[in-house]
Amino acid sequence: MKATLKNEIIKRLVEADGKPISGQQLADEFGISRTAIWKHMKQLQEKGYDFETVKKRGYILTATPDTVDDAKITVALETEKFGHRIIYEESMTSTQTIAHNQAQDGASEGTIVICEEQTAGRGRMMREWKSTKGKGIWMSVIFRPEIPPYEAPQFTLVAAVALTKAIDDVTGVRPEIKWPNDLLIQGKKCTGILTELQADPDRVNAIIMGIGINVNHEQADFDEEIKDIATSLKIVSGKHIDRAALVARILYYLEIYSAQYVKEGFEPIKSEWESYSCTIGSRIRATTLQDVFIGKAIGITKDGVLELQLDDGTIKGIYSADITLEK
Ligand code: BT5
Repeated sequence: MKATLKNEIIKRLVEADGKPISGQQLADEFGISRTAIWKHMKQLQEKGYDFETVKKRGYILTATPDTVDDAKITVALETEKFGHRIIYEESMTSTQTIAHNQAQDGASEGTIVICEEQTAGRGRMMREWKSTKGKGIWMSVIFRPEIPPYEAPQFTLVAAVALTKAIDDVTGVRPEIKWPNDLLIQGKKCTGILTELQADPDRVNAIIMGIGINVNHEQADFDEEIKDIATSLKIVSGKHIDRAALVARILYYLEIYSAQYVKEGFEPIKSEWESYSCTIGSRIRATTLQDVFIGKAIGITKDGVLELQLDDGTIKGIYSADITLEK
């Protein structure tokens, strides 16, 4: 079945808001036979959608599956272009790998790759990212910003603001941003961001942004290695979250903030970033590829560089590091 047609049928039934729509009406609208509509409905049922059939009057949507499939996201979308192309499979190695291939093949800005489970999810520097089936948001978003490659790390900060706002809107819980790429709740990681590039020396061709969010995990869903450092939105909010609705809200803010960033730079977003940050004002240890620096995080520059005041009073700009809080 063509994914877009399936999405359109679901969208139509959601918009009908409980009123039945007949098979004939759907067939006329989509230009296919009633038998073809019936086949689509059967296939949708196999995917976890359910319908009541009201005699002679048609179908009413009565249940949707707990998935992040393209139909569920499409119904919730409020964007101009982000999420209008969705590549969805139940299981993928890593959404990043697939999104890189798509970007190379010319996928447009706002294309997303999303799945229920990753078998080889990854973090920065090829660390493992645990992606429990059906519990989280494991997604990559393709951007095509007209920026020089050295500005790309700022995209991580912009995304962190967008994600914080989306999570707050949908769950009522507001995470804190740990520079550069983590969102924490009560000191535990609920979200990681992975910003990767396809670039020429002076020009970005694509940013492939990986977003991993622990959404409906129970404590027991976390493996031994991360059970003490990870949390989920369900654990902290006490509520089961509609992941597709959260994806749609994330795309809404990513579209707005990335456009603002490309037009005006990071500076107008900086104060919002700072208000969500748990890094600024703390004494931290920053481990870069070459060195370890300890000091007080006093701010970020208008370019998103972390400023660390070392114990001898000098100020060190940190471009990329892993940070931990120091006592
Ligand atoms: C990150 O790396 O935090 C970026 C994670 C990006 C994941 C997304 S999912 C969709 C897309 N496709 C991918 O393959 N990746 C992206 P980093 O800062 O390096 O943190 C990695 C560390 O976080 C690991 O070494 C673990 O300690 C910890 N970790 C692993 N899985 C976790 C989880 N589910 N929740 C919390 N922490 C986790």
